[in-house]
Amino acid sequence: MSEWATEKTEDFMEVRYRNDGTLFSGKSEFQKVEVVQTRWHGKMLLNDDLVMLTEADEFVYHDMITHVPLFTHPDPKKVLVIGGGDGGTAREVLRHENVEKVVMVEIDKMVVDACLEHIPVTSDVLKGHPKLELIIGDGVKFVNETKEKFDVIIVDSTDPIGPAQPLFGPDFYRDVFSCLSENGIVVSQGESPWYNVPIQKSMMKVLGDQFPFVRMYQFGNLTYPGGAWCFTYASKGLDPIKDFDTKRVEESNMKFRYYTKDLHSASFALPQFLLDNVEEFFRG
Ligand code: AG3
Repeated sequence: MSEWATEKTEDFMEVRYRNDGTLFSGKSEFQKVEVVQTRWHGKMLLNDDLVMLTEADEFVYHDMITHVPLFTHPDPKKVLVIGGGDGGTAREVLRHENVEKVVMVEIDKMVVDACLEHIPVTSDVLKGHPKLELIIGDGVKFVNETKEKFDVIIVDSTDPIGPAQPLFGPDFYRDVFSCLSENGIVVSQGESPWYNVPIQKSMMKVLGDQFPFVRMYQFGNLTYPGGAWCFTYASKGLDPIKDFDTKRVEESNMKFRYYTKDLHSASFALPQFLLDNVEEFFRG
């Protein structure tokens, strides 16, 4: 890749970023993996030519995928991260004092190694942390086989092409449901409300068939196509607004660059066009 790092959305759009140098380029058994030095957005990780993160805005995604479920749950002790090979989600989860153990299952070692070498801001935590168990393996298989229970499961996946495809299906979520503890919550990368409507509907349906409580929340991203992006939220009952105790945020003394206690609840307020697409799948 040279001069420009480009993400194409099907055949109707391309977004390009000035590439001042390709730092890593490889093809794993699962996908193409690249790290480029962009001119303005810092280092950028691309899998199969799709932007996974940039140093400029990774905090937005990692704050919102992590702190919403971890502050909704009253006492999250065990957390499972599926995917998230750059380490950003694990980094944020491990900032929570209640958390005693994080298991992270990433399928592609090449993503972990490329990030360890070039994107320390997210990956440093993967060098080793007493509470973190990093497994290079298949998350689908892991949730099918494990006997462990988790309070929060975070699915930090790529788009549903390549290795991530099964992470959007019903079999996976049936297993996720059974590895969640009594009060468990699962939050998943939920795609664009503009360009991925069929995927959003299908994810919400899959979740609604399995979980008694299902919602979607939105955040303003910088480097995913179209800006607006979503996470799905499903739980065995915990409501991210009614069961959210803002004191937990205040008392944590944690500092954030994106997440706030007001944004936590506000991110569940969706525009009408998005409600029209997914509200029928809400549960609880
Ligand atoms: N996970 C990927 C989000 C989806 C991006 N999609 C796209 N660019 N078309 C991000 C990994 C961050 N830990």
